[in-house]
Amino acid sequence: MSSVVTVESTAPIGEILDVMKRDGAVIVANLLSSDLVQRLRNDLDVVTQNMHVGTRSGDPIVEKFWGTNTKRFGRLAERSPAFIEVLTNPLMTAISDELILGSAVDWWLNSAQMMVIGPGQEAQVLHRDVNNWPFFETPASPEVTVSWMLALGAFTKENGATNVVPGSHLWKDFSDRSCEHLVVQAEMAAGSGLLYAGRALHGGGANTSVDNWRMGMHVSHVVGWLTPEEALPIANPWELVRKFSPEVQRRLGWRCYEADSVNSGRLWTIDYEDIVLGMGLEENTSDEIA
Ligand SMILES: O=C(O)CCC(=O)C(=O)O
Ligand SMILES: [Fe+2]
Repeated sequence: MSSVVTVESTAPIGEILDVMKRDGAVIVANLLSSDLVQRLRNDLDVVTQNMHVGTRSGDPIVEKFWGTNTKRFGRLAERSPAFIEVLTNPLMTAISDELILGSAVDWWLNSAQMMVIGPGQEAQVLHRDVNNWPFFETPASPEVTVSWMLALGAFTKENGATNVVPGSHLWKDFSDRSCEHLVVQAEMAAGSGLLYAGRALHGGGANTSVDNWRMGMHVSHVVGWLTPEEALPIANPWELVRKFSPEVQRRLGWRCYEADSVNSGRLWTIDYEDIVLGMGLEENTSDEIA
């Protein structure tokens, strides 16, 4: 296979899911309108420009994974009002419903992070995003997380389009990393998105360009009973989140994980109530709902 298979966002969802299930990755073309991409860029370009490269943690492992000439930042709901349209994108929502809901009654945002790879950045180590929760990094695990890499500018071989190993989500041996020859790059136009399984091997590509920063927005979802990468309700204050629907509030960590009658367990509560009730915020919700 020389590239990741591309399917139009207007195709039946089953077509996208078939490729995803077979290859562990699929590019969905024209997922975001050019108008939305433009509004995201209007908000996020200036943040990107002012952002430092690399981590400030001093931890060599984080430094390597992050990339020494890569800019990363989250808090996207706060930094761009347009991000809510990504968070509520109907296709992205339907795909996560299909892939994750077998293992949980809901999913929430795991991470929404700009990943902006700069010139000279080496390729990132190939990894599986489900390694955040290593217990599920096995061939037999259910799908607990799915990721998107959204192109807010063109992704090319030169500027570090994501490396992917198609089919690696189904390998019998997840310790096998001798797969450089199987890597393909997710080249795509602005507005397209690479969807990949939590168990698919991938990593940021090398940026060999002179001055072309790769504008990627990573958005991932995880089952509602696992701890997300981003501390969502701390990153997204109530003043921002109160005007959204309860479903969106849940995605941003401001509602509890509501058990159903089959799967018991109520998580992420306050006084064992839903957060909004427990915190006395009901009066404080707004009618202008996203
Ligand atoms: O930058 C990319 O294309 C991928 C980054 C990635 O996979 C990660 O940081 O988990
Ligand atoms: Fe990753």
